[in-house]
Parts: sequence; structure tokens; C-alpha cells
Amino acid sequence: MIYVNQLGYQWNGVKHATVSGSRSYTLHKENGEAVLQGEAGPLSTDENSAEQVAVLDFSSVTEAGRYYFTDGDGQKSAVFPIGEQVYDGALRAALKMFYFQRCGMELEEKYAGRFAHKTCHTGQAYYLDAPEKKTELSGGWHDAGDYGRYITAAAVAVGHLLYAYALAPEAFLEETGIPESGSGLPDILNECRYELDWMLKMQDADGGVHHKATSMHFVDFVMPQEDVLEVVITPVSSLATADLAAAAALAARVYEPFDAAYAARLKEAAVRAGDWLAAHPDFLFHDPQEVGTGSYEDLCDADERLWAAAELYRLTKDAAYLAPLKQILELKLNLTALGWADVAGFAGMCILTAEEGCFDAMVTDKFRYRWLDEADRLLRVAEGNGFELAMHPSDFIWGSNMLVLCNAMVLELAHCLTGEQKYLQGARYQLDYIFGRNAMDTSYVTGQGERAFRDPHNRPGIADGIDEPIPGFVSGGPNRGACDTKANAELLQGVAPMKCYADHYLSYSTNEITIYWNSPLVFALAYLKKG
Ligand code: G3I
Ligand code: 9MR
Ligand code: ZN
Repeated sequence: MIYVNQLGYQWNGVKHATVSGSRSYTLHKENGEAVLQGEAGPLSTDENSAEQVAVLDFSSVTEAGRYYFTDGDGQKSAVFPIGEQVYDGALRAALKMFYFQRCGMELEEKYAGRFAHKTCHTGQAYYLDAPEKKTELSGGWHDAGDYGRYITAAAVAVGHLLYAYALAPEAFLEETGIPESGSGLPDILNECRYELDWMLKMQDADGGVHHKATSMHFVDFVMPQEDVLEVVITPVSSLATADLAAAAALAARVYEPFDAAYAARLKEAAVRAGDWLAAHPDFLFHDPQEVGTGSYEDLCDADERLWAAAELYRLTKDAAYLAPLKQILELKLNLTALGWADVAGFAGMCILTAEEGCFDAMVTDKFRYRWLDEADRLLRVAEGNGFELAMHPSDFIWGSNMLVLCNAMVLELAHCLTGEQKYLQGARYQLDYIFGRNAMDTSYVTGQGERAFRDPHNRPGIADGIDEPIPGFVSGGPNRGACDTKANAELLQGVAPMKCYADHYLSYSTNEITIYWNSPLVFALAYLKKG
């Protein structure tokens, strides 16, 4: 087999595919004409896929057009283009995904096309701790294939998106076709505001932030407006409070030039959450067992507090935030992590992109050193296999595609810090994997690429009766610990990590979608567009 990036390759850029099994290849134009023939290799065993693979370099082909490969056995690869700006459609679709996740508003046909649906989840929500107390809680994005709304997941998604905008604003000039388009705000900020407004509703007057708002159990596969289960708000956690402090402080900074009043509101909420954190120094998270939806269990809030301290300091320059920041930095944290559980990498983004002199050199140097160290490690891992993928077998966990995409983000920030092309190229290889250069021969974004996955675990996409999936959604991807009816230990016995995947809507542990799996794709593509 020959695995390719199904979205294609920039005409004048590096072009790598992966050959598997046999070394010989022929590149054809779409009409069949052979344009290049050769042997890649030598083959070596890739521990992630357990296949014999090698890199196939066809950078010499620069003529725009549509192509495919055949291997030694005549097997055809997916058809792919060589051209200009091959990712533009994917970036637009990946950002539009958040509109499709919107809760509490009708998705009108003029924006959602055939995926339009009526308003959902506008009833009053109640507090688990005080069931007689009810509140209006509409808005925000559905977290994933379920209809829950969870603060830690939300903050991370907003974090990826706002940093995408902050680092590559020129990638977001185009409107995405949402109700607020043309408001004067770039659409990525219109979209994030929809989530932020809901997040603010999850905060108490004393600054504490509730962990999640979901029904008591996951609803069946119904359209969102048909989910009439009551929404319950679970208790305040230090994780959610720190994440909201961080996301709101970051947002205050980003929205300031557009809307000073909104920025002030965000700042006030962030500072109030920061005050709550100072008054509650202990870890606080109680996941009520009677609420059977996602837990987003996380046993350490030091990294969330670190992100909050960094953003609050950068926003306010109040020295009170520096002590916790420096204290936490003494701990052994993964300073480049950008996922829902470990967020210290966002503190890194904040500190490393701040104006000169904002943070003292000790802090900045530590992050810079650790960031480049990690980026170099990723490059070494990628160089060691024929997919040029910066993953080890143990990295194929639930949501492995998030790891791939966050690795791309780490490499891109390394490029931003140093200007070194090797980091940018490393990031491109990670995107090659997402778009089909992988042992599943699958593009993990719906509607993007000839062999894109089609059957995500996503309630509206299943209940709408439409054959095609809603476009622009990233799959969680291969999971060696898969645990659903379509992918599990028994079915996957002896299956290589990169192949522990089932394109089936029942496979929530390999094929669900979430906001924080799409958001790093938006970042990665936006940064590449900027280059
Ligand atoms: O981090 C450990 C790693 O150290 C260990 O080696 C590995 C071996 O299994 O596991 C890793 O932990 C995994 C963790 O995700 C990593 O983030 C767990 O096994 C795995 O069960 C856990 O999965 C999470 C899943 O919920 C179940 O709790 C996913 O990350 C998380 O994205 C997912 O989130 C759900 C929400 O709860 C509900 N909404 C949908 C959403 C997406 O599926
Ligand atoms: O739809 C749910 C998904 O969002 C979660 O990630 C997953 C794991 O918590 O659970 C899904 O819901 C399933 C539930 O756990 C078990 N019964 C079937 C539900 C739908 O497949
Ligand atoms: Zn809803």
C-alpha cells in the first residue's frame, strides 16, 4: 500500500508518502498516465503500525494536478492534488464545526444547510447541590458526540482557538457563514464568544466555577432539540475555576481591540476566579457518581493554576499572580501539554508569546528550553519511522489524534520561536498523518479527502437520517485501550496501535468527535497558512 495525504501537497513543497509492503511505486496523473517510477526504501518495521514501511519522497513533482500512486502489486492509493493552499477548505470546515456544535440556538438552513435543526437545551438547569435552585444556562457548544457541556474541555478548545487567532490572525480573514459574520469581529472570535458567554454563566458570584452541565445520563441517539432530559449543574471544582480564569483572561486580551466592554467583563470574571483560587489553595474536584456523563477526571490542578496565573499576570501585570506561578514551576509538570487534562503548555504559549520583558528571564528561559527540547524530541521520534509521525505505541490512547495535533502545535510554536524550517516541516508531517498518510489509509476529518471517515459517534449526525456525515469533524482516532462494542480488547487482539480504530458510530472510544479535537486542527492549519 501507499499512504498519502489525501488533501494533497503544496506544489513547491516537500512531498512525502509512505510505502508499505513493497518498495516500488508509480505515480500517475488521474487519467492513468505514469509520471514517476521508482523504489523507496529500504523498508523497516514501524512499531506503531507493525508494517514494513519507508518514506517515499516525490518532492521533485511540481506540476499542479490530481494524482495517485500504484504500488508493486498494482494497489491504488487515494487520489490527491498537488497545488496551492491545499488546506484552505479544511481550515474553513474545521472552524465551522463549532457552529454545528452550538447549543441553545436554532441552526438555520442558510448557515447549516441540510444539517439545520431547531433550538435545543433552553430549559432551566438545576444545581446538584441545591436542586431547588434553578438557572438559565443556554448557549455554548455541545462537548462532543454527547450533549454535555464541560468547562475544562471548553477552556482548552477556546485556548487552542484564541491562540490560533493570536498567532495567525491573517488565516482568519474569510467569513465562515455564521449568524454573526460581518459583525466586525473575525468569525473565529464570534464563534469563541458563543462559548465564552456560556462559560461565564457557570461561574458563581464568589468566583468559583462549576465543572459541568449535562443530563444525569447520556441521552439516546436523538436530535438535540429532542433531548428533553433535565440539565444538572455539578459542583464547583478548582480545575474548572482555574481553567475559566485562564481562558477568560486570555480572551480579555484578545477581544480588547474589538470590544472593550466585553473585554472588561471577561477580565472581571477572570480576576474573580483568580480570587477564588487564592482563597481555596487546595485541590477541589468531586465527580458525583450519580451523574453518569463524562467526568473529565483530573487529579492535579497545578497545571490549571499555572495557566491561570500566567494569563492573569500577562493581562493585569498584578504581581500577586507571580508567586503562585513561580511556586508551581518548581513542580515537575509537563510544560508543553495542550490537552484537556494537562494544560501547562498553554502557560507556555502565554509566556513565550508575551511582549519582551513581561515575564522575567528565569521563567521565560525555562519554558523556552523545555519547549524546544520537546520539539526536538518530537522531530527525533518522527525521523525514526516511515510515517514521520511523532508518536510511540503507548501514545495511541483515547483521542490519539489530539496528541498528533498537539504535537503539531508544539512544533509550530517552536518554529515561531526560532524561525527554523525543520519544525514547520515536522508539523506538516503530523498533518499528513491526520489526512490519510496512516496505516488505516483514512483521512480523520469528515468530508476532507477521498477516503475520509464517515461514521462518527455524534448524536445529531446519526439522528438526522442523512447519509453523509456533517463535514469538518476530527475523529478521536486509534485507541489501543478501546472499550466499546465495535472496538475493544477482544476484537483488537494482536492489532497494531495505529490500527485500533473502527469507523463506526458505536465506537465512541475510537470514533467520537469533540470540540478539543477540532480546535488543535484549527490552530495547526492556521499556523501553516501563515507559514
Ligand atoms: O493518560 C493515561 C495514560 O497515562 C495511560 O497510559 C493510558 C492507558 O490507558 O491511559 C491514559 O488515560 C486515558 C485518558 O483518556 C487520556 O486522556 C484513559 O485511558 C482514557 O479512558 C481517557 O479517555 C477519556 C474519555 O473521556 C473517558 O474518560 C478521553 O480522554 C476524553 O476525551 C473523553 O471525553 C469524553 C467525555 O467524557 C464525554 N464527552 C465525550 C468525550 C469524548 O469521548
Ligand atoms: O455518547 C457517549 C460518549 O459521549 C462518551 O464519550 C462515551 C463514554 O463515556 O459514552 C457514550 O455513551 C454511551 C454510554 O457510555 C454507554 N451506552 C451507550 C452510549 C452511546 O453509545
Ligand atoms: Zn443543546
